[in-house]
Amino acid sequence: MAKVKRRSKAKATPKARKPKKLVASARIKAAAKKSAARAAKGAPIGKSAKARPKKVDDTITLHGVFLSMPTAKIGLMLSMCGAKWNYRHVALRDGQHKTPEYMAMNRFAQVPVLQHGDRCIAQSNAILQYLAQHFGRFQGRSESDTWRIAEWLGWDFDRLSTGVGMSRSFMKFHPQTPEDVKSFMRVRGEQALATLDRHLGGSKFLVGGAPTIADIAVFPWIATADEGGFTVANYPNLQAWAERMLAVPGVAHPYTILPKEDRVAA
Ligand SMILES: N[C@@H](CCC(=O)N[C@@H](CS)C(=O)NCC(=O)O)C(=O)O
Repeated sequence: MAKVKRRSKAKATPKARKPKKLVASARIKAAAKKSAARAAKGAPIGKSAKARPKKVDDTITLHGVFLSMPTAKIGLMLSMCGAKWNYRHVALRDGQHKTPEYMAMNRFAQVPVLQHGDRCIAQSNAILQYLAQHFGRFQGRSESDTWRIAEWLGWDFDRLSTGVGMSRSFMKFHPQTPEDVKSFMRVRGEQALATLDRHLGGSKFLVGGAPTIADIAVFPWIATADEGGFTVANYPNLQAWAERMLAVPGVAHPYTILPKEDRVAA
């Protein structure tokens, strides 16, 4: 086989490049001058005042009452997280929690409320979830833990706070005859309906313009409130919301949505 002679490529002799003269542009020169002037004043070189990262307000303030166990839960969490936090006493007796300033932080007119920078979170168990996420602490170790925790938080609001917490509240702070207790609960119910009505005056659904699980959680109570002696029609925004809910596909009165006997659908 004939040897194929490789044509050797003539090596291009690189032209000796003239080193480019680094001419500083007028802009660079001006910036360097400014930077030098700032450095002379003690400012860090290369960082204009504008480029400095904006300081985020990370201040945590707990608004509450020391006798309130929902407030205590948050104090406990902050303490266990080793957080730095401010505390503001809310004068419930003077109705401070019902003032527009306070209600702008907590629409439910209750303690506690957690202020973190310009964000406000109410409802102790929601605050715990918020802080757990913020500090990355006490959240459990797996997704299944997350749901177990959610179960306990729900159960706490349902049974522990109403059973043990309310009993403490009746014994320690309120009159205790059965009639007193009944009327206490009724006032609470009316207040809850009024809270919903006020909120729904400015919002189509509880959170934003579309139904969420917040609406799903609330709807069955409202749909059956008449059986507890409450008149939803007295709360026009709530009434309008209930009608809006009924127009959402899949929504129906609790008694018609739940079968009365076993059903196997799949
Ligand atoms: N579910 C709420 C309960 C909060 C609550 O009941 N706070 C009471 C003090 S312990 C309160 O603010 N009471 C005044 C009122 O309801 O007018 C939470 O856990 O944050």
